[in-house]
Amino acid sequence: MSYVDEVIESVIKKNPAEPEFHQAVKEVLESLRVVVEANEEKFRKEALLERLVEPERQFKFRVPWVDDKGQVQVNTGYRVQFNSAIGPYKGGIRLHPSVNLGIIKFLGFEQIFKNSLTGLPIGGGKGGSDFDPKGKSDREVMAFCQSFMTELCKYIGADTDVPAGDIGTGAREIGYMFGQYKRIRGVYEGVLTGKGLSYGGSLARTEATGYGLLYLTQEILKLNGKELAGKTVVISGSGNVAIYAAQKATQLGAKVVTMSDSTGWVYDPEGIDLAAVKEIKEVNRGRLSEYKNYRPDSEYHEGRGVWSIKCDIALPCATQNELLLDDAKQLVANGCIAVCEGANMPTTLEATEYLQANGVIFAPGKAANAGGVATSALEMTQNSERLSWSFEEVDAKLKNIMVNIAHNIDNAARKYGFEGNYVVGANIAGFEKVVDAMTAQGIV
Ligand code: NDP
Ligand code: 2IT
Repeated sequence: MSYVDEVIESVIKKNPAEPEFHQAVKEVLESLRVVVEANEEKFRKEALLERLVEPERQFKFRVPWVDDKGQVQVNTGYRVQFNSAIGPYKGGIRLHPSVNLGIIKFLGFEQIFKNSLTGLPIGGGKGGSDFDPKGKSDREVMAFCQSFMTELCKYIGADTDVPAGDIGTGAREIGYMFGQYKRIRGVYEGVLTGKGLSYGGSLARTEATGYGLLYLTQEILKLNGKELAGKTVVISGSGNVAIYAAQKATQLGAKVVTMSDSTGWVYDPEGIDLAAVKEIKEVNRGRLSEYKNYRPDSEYHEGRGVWSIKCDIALPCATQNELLLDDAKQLVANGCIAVCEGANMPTTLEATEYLQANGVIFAPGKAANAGGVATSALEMTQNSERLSWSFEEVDAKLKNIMVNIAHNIDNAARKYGFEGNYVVGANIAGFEKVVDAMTAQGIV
């Protein structure tokens, strides 16, 4: 059996009941096959792949808090410090009822390669909890965040591990967590990113993932002789990534016609009214079903369905495994030319293969959504310097990083004979730097 297959098999055996982690490992290792085969003896002897798929450290802890009725609630908290070969662990905190160890591990594993692709010195990590912020009062969210940080603060720090936002964790949650960290540890440092502007946050971090997704999409299209302006775009999700993806797509001359949340989706053929979505989601923390009140001619549907709308470009920006094989078939049948992932692993392996086999340009999340973490790293730099840069300065750096990623993944794919396969390109380009650093640092 080949080394890659052996390691995939052992990951499945050692980590049963973690299907998302298996999926992420399979996707990465399968596409590294060509590089691994060229170095098989050395990598095997040094157990390079076994070390890569085993987190350096992981924490699982009790998070008790008191709700508004005086009832004690108990959630589970996680932080997986996956790989620190190229820098301090860096990655978001997901707050969603579906969170379990396997999901945090898949996200942490992806983060290693994503962070490497940014070209900045950040290792891979991820955290979260099965806490659901939806429907909770601000006081309940604060109680949870303080309890979560009371434990987490033992393991993180500006030079060791720097968490940030992800699903369910936005500016409000980061603020409460930062306050509690500072109170317990007694240090004012850049231990979290995505902070508010009044206490060390970076301009353009809020917009960064969505904007970065569009900068990369635009560049990848350009590399393929196509352009973004004038295209029809379907987007899933209506959170941080989706909203700023829609904003930048519109600024760049494309028309966004759909958005979704976990209960339904809207189709607005005239182009999504982003001010309405922002008010519903960012201000009122409401449901997309309210969109019709702002735009009576739009359609609202319960359930999922954005991929059924005819489009040129599809940007999944909600969650993992939200674009399935049948969706891929529908996109191809409708003439879609590109799928670029704003979310982490939104496209299943079968759907990805189908899209690629049918000539659809496919940019994987670890490249396409790297703008968020890249700008987090820029926030860390500003915190270390005790300075803050202008929006234009951060945005220009972000754009430059995304354009570089596009070229690097394109070149890596080409170099190994997989021209246009950006899954292979991203995995190889991300892997090379991590392996180099791991090898240089010996068996640790
Ligand atoms: P938000 O919490 O801001 O928004 C998430 C959106 O996706 C919401 O519209 C939400 O619907 C929807 N959603 C979440 N879970 C599900 C589900 N199980 N089924 C259907 N819809 C769902 O999160 P973000 O925008 O920050 O994150 C979106 C994706 O982007 C995630 O995969 C995240 O890991 C990834 N990402 C985020 C980055 C960041 O900087 N924030 C950086 C890179 C990647 P509802 O409103 O109903 O909850
Ligand atoms: O998936 C991701 O890259 C994020 N949620 C952002 C991580 C970060 O540290 O900004």
